[in-house]
Amino acid sequence: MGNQGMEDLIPLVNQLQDAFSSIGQSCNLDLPQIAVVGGQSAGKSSVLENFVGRDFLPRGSGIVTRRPLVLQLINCNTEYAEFLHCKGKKFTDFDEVRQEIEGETDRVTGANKGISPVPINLRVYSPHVLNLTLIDLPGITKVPVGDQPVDIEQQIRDMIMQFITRESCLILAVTPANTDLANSDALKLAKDVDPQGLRTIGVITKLDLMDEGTDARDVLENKLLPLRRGYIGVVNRSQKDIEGKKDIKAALAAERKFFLSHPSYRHLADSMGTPHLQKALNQVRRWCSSSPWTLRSESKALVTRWTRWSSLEEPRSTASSTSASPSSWSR
Ligand SMILES: Nc1nc2c(ncn2[C@@H]2O[C@H](COP(=O)(O)OP(=O)(O)O)[C@@H](O)[C@H]2O)c(=O)[nH]1
Ligand SMILES: [Mg+2]
Repeated sequence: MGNQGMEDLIPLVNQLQDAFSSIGQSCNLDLPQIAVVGGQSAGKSSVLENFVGRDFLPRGSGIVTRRPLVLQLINCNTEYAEFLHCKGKKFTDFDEVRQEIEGETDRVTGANKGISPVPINLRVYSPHVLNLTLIDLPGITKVPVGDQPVDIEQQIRDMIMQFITRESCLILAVTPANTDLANSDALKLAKDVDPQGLRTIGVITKLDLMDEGTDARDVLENKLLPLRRGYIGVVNRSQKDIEGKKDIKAALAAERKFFLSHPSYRHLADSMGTPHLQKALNQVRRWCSSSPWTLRSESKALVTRWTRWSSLEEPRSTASSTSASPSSWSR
């Protein structure tokens, strides 16, 4: 059930955010946001892109995401995208959106793998999305390449912290299945800011790339390194799929088939995959629309914090949850 008052507030908040951004200030509104964190090439951008159902984010090996991308999804009858840095220009071709993200990244950071904490603000209007803000972030790297500063790891860490320390930020901690969970940058960062795991969801990518004879069953059953809200496994498109222009619909069907046919994951199939992750995020939407948003302004002490959404819903203790109602994210 939506809350009309809340829906009405969104355009106002968007205007406020734009006004602050245009004078180079951050607006300091504690609105619900979802940030993806994890190591480089963990699959963060791939996970986000699946939520929008469109190919528009630069993805690939090496450092691809080099500035934070603040992506506001706005439910609306028509589908188009708009950047804050070229306001008024409507993008209907999502390949052009990707080119613009790449061009705008290079404009500020140079083309030689440099990074910048200055976010790119993008709005996607679509009938298929919920009003949510997603944040795509550079992955943690340890060794500087190209024009990167010597303290690249610290700089990226600070960049991520700037978003995930906010209590209104839901953290998608993305770890690829073909690495050891104990070494997960994502889980380490999430634990630092959310030690109780109230606002962290573990996301395990690349389940299709595990060595033969190994599986992530213990992780996905939430037994190995338990998280309050558990882990959701996903299978995103491989680089070959991207180059072959495999569409998202076909990728989702292949993902479903993967979980249903895999002997180690079959029993978990209904609580795995991108659609299930979308449903889990839909819970955030419910928290958002059932809790009073309060806007925080440093200057006028306008309002206090919005009620902690995390306390409104019982956290999930195991991976075997029942199916929720159909998500309006799904198409
Ligand atoms: N096979 C496979 N490849 C994946 C998966 N997730 C991501 N990739 C590939 O891994 C690379 C990095 O993905 P990207 O989303 O850019 O990672 P990011 O650096 O964390 O944003 C791309 O080539 C993706 O195609 C997955 O679940 N399975
Ligand atoms: Mg990325």
